Amino acid sequence: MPYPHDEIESKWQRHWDEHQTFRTPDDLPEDPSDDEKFYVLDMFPYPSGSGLHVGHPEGYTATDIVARHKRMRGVRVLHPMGWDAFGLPAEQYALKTNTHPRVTTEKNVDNFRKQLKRLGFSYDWQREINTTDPDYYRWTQWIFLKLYERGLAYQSEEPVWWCEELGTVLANEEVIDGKSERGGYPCRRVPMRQWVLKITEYAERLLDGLDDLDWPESTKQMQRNWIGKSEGAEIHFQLDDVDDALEVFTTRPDTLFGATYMVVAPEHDLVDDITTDEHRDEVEVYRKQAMQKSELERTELQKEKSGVFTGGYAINPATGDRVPVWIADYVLASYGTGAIMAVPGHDERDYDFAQKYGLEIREVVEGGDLDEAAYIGDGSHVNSANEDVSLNGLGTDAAIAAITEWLEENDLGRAKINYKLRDWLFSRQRYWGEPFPIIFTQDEDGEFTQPKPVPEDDLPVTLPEVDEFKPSGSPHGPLSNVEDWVETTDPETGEPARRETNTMPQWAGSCWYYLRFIDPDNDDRLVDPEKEKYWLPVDLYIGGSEHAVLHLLYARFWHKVLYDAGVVSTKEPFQTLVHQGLILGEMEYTAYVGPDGEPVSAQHVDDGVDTRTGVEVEARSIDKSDVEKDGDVFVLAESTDIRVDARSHKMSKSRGNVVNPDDVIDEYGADALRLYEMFMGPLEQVKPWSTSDVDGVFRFLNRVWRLVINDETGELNDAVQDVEADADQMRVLHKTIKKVTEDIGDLSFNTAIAAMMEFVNAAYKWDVVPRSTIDPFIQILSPFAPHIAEELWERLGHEDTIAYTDWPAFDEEKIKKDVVSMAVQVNGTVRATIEIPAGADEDEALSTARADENVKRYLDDGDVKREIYVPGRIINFVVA
Ligand code: ANZ
Repeated sequence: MPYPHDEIESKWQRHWDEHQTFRTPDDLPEDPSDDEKFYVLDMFPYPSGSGLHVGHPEGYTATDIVARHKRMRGVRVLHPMGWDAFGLPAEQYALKTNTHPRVTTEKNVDNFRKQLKRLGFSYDWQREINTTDPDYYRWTQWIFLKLYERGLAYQSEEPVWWCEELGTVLANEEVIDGKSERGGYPCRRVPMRQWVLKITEYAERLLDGLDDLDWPESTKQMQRNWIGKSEGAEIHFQLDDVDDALEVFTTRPDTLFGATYMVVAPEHDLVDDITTDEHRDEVEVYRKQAMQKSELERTELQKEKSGVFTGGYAINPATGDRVPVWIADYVLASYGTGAIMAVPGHDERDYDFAQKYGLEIREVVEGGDLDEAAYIGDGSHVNSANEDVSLNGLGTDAAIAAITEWLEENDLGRAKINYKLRDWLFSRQRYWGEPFPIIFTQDEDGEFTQPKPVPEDDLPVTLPEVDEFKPSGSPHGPLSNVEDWVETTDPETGEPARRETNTMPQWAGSCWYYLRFIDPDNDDRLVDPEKEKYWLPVDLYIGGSEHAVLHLLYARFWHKVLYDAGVVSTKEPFQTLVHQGLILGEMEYTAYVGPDGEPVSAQHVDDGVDTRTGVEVEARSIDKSDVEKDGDVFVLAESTDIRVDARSHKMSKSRGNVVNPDDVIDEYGADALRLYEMFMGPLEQVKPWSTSDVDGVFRFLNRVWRLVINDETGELNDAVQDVEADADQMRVLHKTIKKVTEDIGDLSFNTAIAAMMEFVNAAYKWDVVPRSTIDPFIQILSPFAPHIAEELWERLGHEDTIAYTDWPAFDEEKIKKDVVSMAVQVNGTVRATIEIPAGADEDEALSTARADENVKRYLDDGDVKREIYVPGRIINFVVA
């Protein structure tokens, strides 16, 4: 009979709810400095219609263990939860079923809350927030006003990604390969009026701030790449025949003498001016084609280059040569200046392009063979001199310095730092998002074009109730259909005005939610400054690595703006960040069979073919029970020299390998699910699900239960007694406490659980289980499996919740008693005293004894007739 997890778990969940066990007091401690705090945060979920997936409990259990452990160490813990509930899916569902997104969202939130409570997480539910709540988004709008006041929010008419299917524009980050990240619908670039946030103004600080963060290096690197800082120069190329100039950005100004042609992006402003009549048609056609391609397609290195000559020329400022100006889609309008000087001798893309169109390739850096390829390495400069300046003989760095100085002196260019980071496109043509706190008043022509912020006191600008969610099919979004909402008056003048009908992107609400948890009910301010100072920064933030650049960069940006505005006191929001690894579906095994019906070992199979014979093999999926693990590989259980392929895939509905956490809880309980997800492997690793392993941890919990409770009577086991623990028992206990304590600190939960399993195995061998060992054991188990721990704690006679009891201390001295001394006799006379590990068995003891020099001498004198072994005391060899 398994232990009654159902009953226990609902009992304790009720108890925690009723007693508000995990409520974090709103008041700050008298003296905040002598009180340790810990803010441990999860990435709050988007409450989707399908409920929790097994990935949620992974990160959430990890933070819960940390939160519970900290509380038991007397630390004041903030561990909140909420909902990132604006967003497209609710709106699309609304369109399909005609259910208001608010209704869908409420239902999904209720379901998520129920599921999370069922997992026994120790959140302070009093602090629950929801980004769609007007009391919440009032402050999101307030932050927008701060951005606007500081000149960091502006309108721009720029080519943006427009997705016909979704009826909205999308941010660069939401378009992958010309398709929407969600849904994979085609997108194209069209010019539209949009709100844009000037994140580029913070590029350098966003880069700098990364250095001091305790974040995964890979995530920091992704942010660095995303920001994409390049140092180089901007150079001025006068156009021939046209009274204008092209500015280019280059990271290699030293190669200026090798710039034999120029390329501008097809969308560049000067294309029409540069293009001669003779070339106009061709340029026009090419331009249209280029607009349909994504940036990625355009800049791929391997891709066949294309372009057309404009008929125009520019002057290379160093050589004085007339160089042809081309347009080509490998030059992007959105980067640098949208124009380049092409140096085919030393840039791969320019080289390919020049080869294809027969343009001059000139060597200016020695070291390569330009008949073969561009030479991009360092080397001595050649062919790089005019009357004024010579780079000849210099290496790259020196040449860059010299030419940049010359350009600056002659007003032909200057040193320049460029960032790949673009300003953040911040408006969406959707209903289910935060309205902008902006109205438009009339210009001289009576058009509503003059933006004006809504006064702070009038916030929130609430979303109007509507029954029509359809995208309007125009850039204005569904809100533009709600005339009586759109039409308003300027509170200052009483003149007619119209509201902004775009809404904010889903990222807005998650940019600052960690601040609101600190002070969720404050009606006067976003967050009380004292509380903010006390709780920030977030000490530990756990969530998926898919947020490495979007959410985590946007939130850092807003935080820095709020820092400048004096709203927050730290420069960074999240001090330590950890990504939990993806949980994949159950391992799937494939065995191969040749045409003769004989099995073929997997290492010989490639792409369905036996590589030794070239004959096709048949792939058969086989059951886990027919497979054995052999080191790093899997083999057939029946003939262990035949390997099989083992792979796990991402969980997906179409593959049918999705595990539903509710089903696991139904069968094994929440404690088992929590424990299993932590036992699967290192937190940050990608790992396959395995239901049979859930069974394993479930057995462990049952063993814990029966160690304390007698199955037949339901009372405490007779073996559990108030007696003193012996040295060995103490050693096992303290070793376990030490391991679990240290492992929690390192977020190494799987090894902590393994240590607790070892403890239970050891305790099962004891005739008597002293209370002084079982009590602390239940305590250290409690962050991992809190329900069973509370129940056993209560049955062991404790009155209060285990959640705030003192975390057991360990004593190194008690652990050290790792060795025991034994006297070794030969024929009854002590010949040596040896030391062996306390847990050593008879064989080990005897072989250590035999190896002792003195003992050996006596044993060598005759034949050993008998060996007497009294554990922990004495060894006697009888020699004749
Ligand atoms: C001449 C040159 C010579 C370049 C050479 C490179 C090597 P980062 O910033 O590291 O990505 N470039 C500049 N603007 C561009 C645009 N809008 N679209 C496509 N390419 C552009 O690289 C900057 C380099 O990328 C610039 O330096 C320029 O090519 C190209 F031996 O200029 B270079």
